[in-house]
Amino acid sequence: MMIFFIKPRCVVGTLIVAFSTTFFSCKQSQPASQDAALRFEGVIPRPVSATTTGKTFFLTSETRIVADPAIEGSAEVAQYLGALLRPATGFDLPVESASNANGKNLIYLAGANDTGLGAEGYEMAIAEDQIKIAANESAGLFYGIQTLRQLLPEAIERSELQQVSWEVATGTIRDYPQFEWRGAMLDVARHFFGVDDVKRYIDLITSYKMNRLHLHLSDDQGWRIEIKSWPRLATHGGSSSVGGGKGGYYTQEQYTEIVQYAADRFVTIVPEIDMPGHTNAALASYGELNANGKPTELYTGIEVGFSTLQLNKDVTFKFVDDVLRELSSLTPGPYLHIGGDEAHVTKKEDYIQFINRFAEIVKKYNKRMVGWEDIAQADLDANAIAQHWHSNELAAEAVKKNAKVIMSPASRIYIDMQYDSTTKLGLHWAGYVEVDHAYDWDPLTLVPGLSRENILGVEAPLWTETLTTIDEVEYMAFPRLPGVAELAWTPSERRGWDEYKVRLGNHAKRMQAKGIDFYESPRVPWVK
Ligand code: TNX
Repeated sequence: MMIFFIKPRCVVGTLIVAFSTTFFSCKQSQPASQDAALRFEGVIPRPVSATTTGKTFFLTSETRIVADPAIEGSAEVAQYLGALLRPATGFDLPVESASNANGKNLIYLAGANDTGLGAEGYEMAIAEDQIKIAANESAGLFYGIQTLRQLLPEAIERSELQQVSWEVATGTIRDYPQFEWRGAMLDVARHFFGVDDVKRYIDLITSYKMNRLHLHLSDDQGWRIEIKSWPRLATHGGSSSVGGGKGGYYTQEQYTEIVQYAADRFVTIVPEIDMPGHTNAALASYGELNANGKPTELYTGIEVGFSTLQLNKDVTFKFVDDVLRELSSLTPGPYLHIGGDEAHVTKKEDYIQFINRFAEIVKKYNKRMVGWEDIAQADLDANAIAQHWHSNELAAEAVKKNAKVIMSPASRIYIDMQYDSTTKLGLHWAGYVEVDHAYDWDPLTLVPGLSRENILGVEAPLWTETLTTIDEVEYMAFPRLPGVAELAWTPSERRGWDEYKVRLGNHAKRMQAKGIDFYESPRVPWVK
């Protein structure tokens, strides 16, 4: 069988002829195998349109990758594709640059001039002799590649050489996202997750075409980003975590490495410094931030809403300005998240002034302010973004003030919520969230008073009070995260739980190949 895997198109006939009367020459086309056809129908998030023509493209040792130089960044995306496909296939997959792609056995990353595709859409034409992915911008090529990945056998996800015939069913896919904000949030404050863990999470979210990673960088239990003008934030405030573990923080160099790794995968990092509540780690690091001038104790519990900055102290706003200045200079993306949630011990009139002053500082550093929907109590402008998590009233209030909204309803897509009463990790204050419940809702209609033009997109927060390792993070994220990605990418009329659960069931082998330890929900017909 070895030869079969080396040159499938020519050898398959030779092998089959020994057992049957059928014979395929090298030139004859082959109908798509059942598996390849199933993969074509199974892509998550579901493409806007996909039509198979029922034949087969074979990725072989002869396949080349060709990038159209007309598209800025296409060469890097082509290199990314090569690096993705080489480990499991063992093929060379040389990358070339050409403004038209003639010849056989190639994957052509082409420029398009197709306004309907926008900045992130792509059109993929899979013929027997070549695959053409066309896009207006390199982000679209990248998302076409994420689709192609799922059209290949799941063995493509493994990092060692696999003996597999690399078949892709032929056809056409035209695809683009319904929302510009397709996010995941990782709480690195309650427990710290190092650079490699964050890169792993970025790899996982990008494979479902998500494009924002919100990092919750500070909270009562830990401060996770080095601030040079206030060094004790990281060295002292970063030394704790929930349960009393050792904590940790990103140096500015490490944070920059994460930002770059994300940008190379079309992910924008959204850094959050949670204020004026959720600030105990800062209050423990610098006594002058407290009303009595004395530092608090580090905190390792999981209560919320007990800490606050002081509105009437000048040093408070020197601190906020320094932190946001350093953070904005490290962050090329346009957003700064100022938290703003659960400030239960901040007086309401102080809270409003806090948010208004944070907004001025964010603006001064040319960023766009994001905050939890609680910020709707302040004077938002049209540039502000409110993240809906629990209150329809506050989300509607934010919209009345012309702000945009990100949909993160806790009872649906807080993926730290337990799946059911037997789940060992996670919390359940917003209810149990089974896989169907996380999927089966519409971001466009969930909150009265909100409509398409107010909604920037969807984001799945993952709080880590109970999660200490990336494996535990993955168990809570999977399989709910691919469903959230589909809510963010695929238009409502192309989605439905009964259809999705079949695709998700068929996706099990791919999650396994990626090394994901996922929750085997009894509501999904798993095929393993
Ligand atoms: C609520 S959501 C919080 C977080 C907790 C989370 C746990 C929000 C804006 N605040 O502080 O970690 O619940 O699920």
